[in-house]
Amino acid sequence: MLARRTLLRAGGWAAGLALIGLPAAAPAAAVVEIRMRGNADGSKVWFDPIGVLVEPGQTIRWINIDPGNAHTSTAYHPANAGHPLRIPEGAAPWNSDYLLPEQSFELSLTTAGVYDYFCIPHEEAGMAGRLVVGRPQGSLSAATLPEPARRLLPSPEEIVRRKAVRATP
Ligand SMILES: [Cu+2]
Repeated sequence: MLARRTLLRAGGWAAGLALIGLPAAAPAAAVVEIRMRGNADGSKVWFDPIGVLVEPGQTIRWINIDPGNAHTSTAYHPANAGHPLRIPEGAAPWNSDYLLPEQSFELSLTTAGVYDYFCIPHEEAGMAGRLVVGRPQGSLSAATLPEPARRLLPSPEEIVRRKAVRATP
């Protein structure tokens, strides 16, 4: 009898939860914003933050707040002008194309891992960024990261620890 009563009570409690409409899953995480920036004379350009931790499926928004430049967010992937593969195997590459000042581009990534990306006109100037999606297992892509991104990008471990790492332009 005790077991049966417990079951009945549990059933009533679950029905009550359904009636008051508790969500089945946690609400979607906030949009993560990455600003495309430049200094006044255009001699320095960067992604801010340069390294970001996001959850799978979370929306990432790049916004160009640099009044003097167009920028792109472009994955390190052979599909993007033969660049080395620096995103997880099987993940889709992206290219925002040129964003004029105040324009933005949104993306969400579902495959856990480390993603490196760059800005087409400013790759040589070191405009690159890194995303860590989820809690990736295994190591970083073995493909060589071009300079100067190699020097600038924070390690995945640092990104996981700090969630967002700002560049020091
Ligand atoms: Cu740029």
